[in-house]
Amino acid sequence: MKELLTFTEEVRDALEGNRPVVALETTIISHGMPYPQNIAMAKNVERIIREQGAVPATIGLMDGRVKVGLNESELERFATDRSVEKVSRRDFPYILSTGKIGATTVAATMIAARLAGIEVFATGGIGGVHREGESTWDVSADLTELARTKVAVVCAGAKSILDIGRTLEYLETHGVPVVGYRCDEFPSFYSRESGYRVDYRIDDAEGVAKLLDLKWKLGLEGGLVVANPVPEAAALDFAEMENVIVQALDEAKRLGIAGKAVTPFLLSYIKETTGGKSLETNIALVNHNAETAANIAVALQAVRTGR
Ligand code: PSU
Ligand code: MN
Repeated sequence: MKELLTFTEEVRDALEGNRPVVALETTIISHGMPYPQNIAMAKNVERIIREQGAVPATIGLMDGRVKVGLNESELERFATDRSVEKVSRRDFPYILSTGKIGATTVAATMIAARLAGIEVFATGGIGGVHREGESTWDVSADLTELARTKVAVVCAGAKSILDIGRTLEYLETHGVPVVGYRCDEFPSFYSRESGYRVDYRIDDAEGVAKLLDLKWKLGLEGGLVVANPVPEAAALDFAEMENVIVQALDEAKRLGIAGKAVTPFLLSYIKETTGGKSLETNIALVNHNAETAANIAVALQAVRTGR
C-alpha cells in the first residue's frame, strides 16, 4: 500500500519526525475557485500553516499515486488543468488505476490523510445532506467518511446550499462530534450563523486536541468536525446569501443537475451571482481554518508527547 503514496521531502521528514502536519484538499483548488485566485490561496494556506509551526500536505491523485504534499508545478496543474476530476471515496480507485488526475474532496482527502498518518485537515466547508435530500437521497460521502475515518476536519461549517439541520442529525447518528471553535452556533460558511447550535463549544486548540486524543484512545473511530466561523470582518449577510442559494437550487433543478455535479454547479452559480464578494469571503475563511488546524495539530502533538 505504501508504494501508492508519494510524499514531498518536507512532509516525509515531518511525519518521520512526529512533527505536526495538516492535510489540505485539492477539490477546493480545482473546482472551488477560479484561477489565479485558487493558486494564490493554495500557496498562502501552506505559508500560514508553516508560520504556525506545522507542515502543510496538500493532497491529490496523479500518475497512479496518492500525492501527499504537492510541489509548485503540481499545484499549478491542479489550479489550471480543466481535465482534473473530482474524486470522492467512490472515485478513488478508478482515478488511481487509470493514472488520471483527480482533486480530492473532503472524503477523499480524509482517506489519503489516514493512509499517510495525518490527523488534522483544513478545508473550507464540508459536504452534507442536500435540501430535499429526503427525496433525492443526495447525501455527501463526506458525512459517511467522517463517521468512519480518524481525521479532524476544520471547516467554516457547511454552506446553506445544504440542509444544515439534517446534516447535523446525520453526524449525531454516526457519532461525529461537532465542536464549535470559539462559537456556540454552527456557522454556514459565508456567515457566522445558521440557526443551529454546535454540540460543544471549545475555546482553545489544547481542548480540541485533548478531546481528539481521548476519542481515538477509546477506540471510537471516525472524525471530528471543528466548526470555525469566518472572521467577522469577512462575513456575509445570512439572509442575503439565502436568496442567492434559493435561486441556485431552482436553476440546478431546472437543468436536471444530479450526482457529483450538484455541489460544483451550486458553488459556481453562487460565485457568478455574488461576484467577487463571496470569493473574498471564501479565501478569508480558508486562511482562518488553516491557522486553526495548524494550532490543533501542534497541540495534539504536545498532548501526545506529554508536554
Ligand atoms: N462545500 C463548499 N466548498 C467546496 C466543497 C463543498 O462549500 O469546495 C467541495 C469539498 O471538496 C467537498 C465536496 O468535500 O465539495 C463535496 O461534494 P459532494 O457534495 O459531491 O460530496
Ligand atoms: Mn452529492
